[in-house]
Amino acid sequence: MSRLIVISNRVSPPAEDGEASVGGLAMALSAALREYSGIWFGWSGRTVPEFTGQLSIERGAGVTVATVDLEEQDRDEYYNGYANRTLWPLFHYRIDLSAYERSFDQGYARVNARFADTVLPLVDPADFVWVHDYHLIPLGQELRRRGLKNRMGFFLHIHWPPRRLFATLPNHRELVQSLFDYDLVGFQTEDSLTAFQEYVVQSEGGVLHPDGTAEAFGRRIQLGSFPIGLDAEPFTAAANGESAAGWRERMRQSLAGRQMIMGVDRLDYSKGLEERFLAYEDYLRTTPEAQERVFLLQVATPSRGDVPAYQEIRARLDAVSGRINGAFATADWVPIRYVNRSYRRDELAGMYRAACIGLVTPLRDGMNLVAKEYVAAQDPTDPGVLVLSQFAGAAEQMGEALIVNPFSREEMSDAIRRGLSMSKAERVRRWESLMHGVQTQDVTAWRDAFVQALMHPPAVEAAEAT
Ligand code: ADQ
Repeated sequence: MSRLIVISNRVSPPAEDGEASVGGLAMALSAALREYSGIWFGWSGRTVPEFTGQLSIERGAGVTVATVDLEEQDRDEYYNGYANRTLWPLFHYRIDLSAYERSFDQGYARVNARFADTVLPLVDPADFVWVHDYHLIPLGQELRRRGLKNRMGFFLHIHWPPRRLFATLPNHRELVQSLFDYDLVGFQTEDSLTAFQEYVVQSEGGVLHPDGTAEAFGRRIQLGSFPIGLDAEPFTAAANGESAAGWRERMRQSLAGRQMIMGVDRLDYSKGLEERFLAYEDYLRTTPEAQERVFLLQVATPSRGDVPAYQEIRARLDAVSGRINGAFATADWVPIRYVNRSYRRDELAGMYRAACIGLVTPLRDGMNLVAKEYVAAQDPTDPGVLVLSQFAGAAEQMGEALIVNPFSREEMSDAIRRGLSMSKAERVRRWESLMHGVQTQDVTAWRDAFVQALMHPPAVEAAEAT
C-alpha cells in the first residue's frame, strides 16, 4: 500500500488527546498522515556534537514520527543561517537583511544531504514523498541523486518573490533547478505561482504548457497554487466551547466597555508590527474621541531569537509600544497591551471573539492563518471586522475583509475607524462570505488537492512517461 512520507524541518505532532497547542501546519500534516497513513520526518530540534544519522521513531495518534539530531554547526549555518538569514528575508522582500555567506550555502547543502541519507531507508517504492518549505528546497534533488524514483511533491509555505528580487541570490539558478527534480511544486497563491513561472520562462527560457506543467532544465514538472486553509471545524468548535467562553468573558470584564482591536503574530519583521503600532497611533491622534475607549491587544510570540534581526525587531517593538503608551496612557487606560507569549487555541479563540477588529497587516506573508482563525472564531450574530493586508496571501481569497496597504499608516488608520463604526448588517454580510470561504477552503481541501495532484499526474505527462 502507498504511504505518504511527509518531510519538514521540524515535526510537531498533536498530543494523544488531540488538544494540540501547535499551529495550523502541524495539525494539517498530522491529519494528512492519518488519512493516508505514513511517516513524518524532520529535525528533532536537538543538537549533538557529531552527526550520526541515528533515527528516533515514535508512533502516536495515528502518525509515525521519525526525527534526527543535527550538529550545532548545522543549526547555525542551515537553520539560523541559510533558511532564516538568507532565504526568509529575501522571500519577504528584505534583501537589506539577507546575508549571503558561503558557509550558509554549505550548511544548507550539507543538512539537505543528511536529511536525504537519513530518510532514504524509510521510503518504500510505492510511497509518495511530500517535502515542505524553504528549509528543504534541494532535498528532492538529493533524494534523486540517491536513486529515489518515487513521485515527489514540494509545497512552499512562504511567498515566492519576483524574478529580479530572487536573482539577487547568488545561487538562484541552482535552487530553481533543484525544484525541477520534484514532480509537483505547489505555492500558496496565484501570485507566487506566477512569479515562479515568470522566472522559469524569462530567466531560464522554459516553457509553460496548458496542462499546468512547466518545462526547463530538461525536465517537465507540474506546478499549481494550493492555498492552505484552517482546520476550521475543530477551531470553530474550540471558539464555541466553554474554555473560549471563559476567556471571552475574562476579556469582556477587562475591557470595561471599551472596544478591542487584536493582533496575533510570531514576532517577525515580516508581520508589519511596527507599522501597525504606528498606524494605531495615527488613529488615536486623529480620533481624540476614541482615546480611552479602545485598546489594541497585540500578542507576539518571540521566534528565531538567535537571529540578530529578530533581536532588533523585538527591541524596536518594545520601544515603539512603550513610547505610544507613555504618550497616550491615562491613570486607568493603556492604549496598547503588548504581550510576548503564546496561548492555546481555545484561549486565542475566546480573545478573537471578544475583539471588534482583527488586525492582520503583514508586509508580506505566504498565506496567514491568523486571518482565517479570526473569522472562524466570530459570533455569527455579532461578528467583528477583519482588516487584512493586501500583501498577505490570504487577501487573494478574503476580498470581503477591509483590505489595506500596510505601508500606509493613514490607510490602516482609516480602516480601523471604519471597522469600529461599521453597521452590524454590513459586518454580518462580510463575515458570512468570509466564513463560507474559511469553511470550504479548509486544510482538508488543501491537503486533498495537493495529494491528489501528486498521485494523479496530468494525462499528457503520464502518456509521455509510458
Ligand atoms: P507563520 O509565518 O508562522 O507561517 P501564520 O500563517 O500566521 O504564520 O501562522 C501562525 C500560527 O501560529 C497561527 O496558527 C497562530 O494562531 C499561531 N500563533 C501565532 N502567535 C501565537 C501566539 N502568541 N500564541 C499561540 N499561537 C500563535 C508560515 C507562513 C504563512 C503560512 C503558514 C502556513 O509564513 O504565510 O500561512 O506558514 O502555511
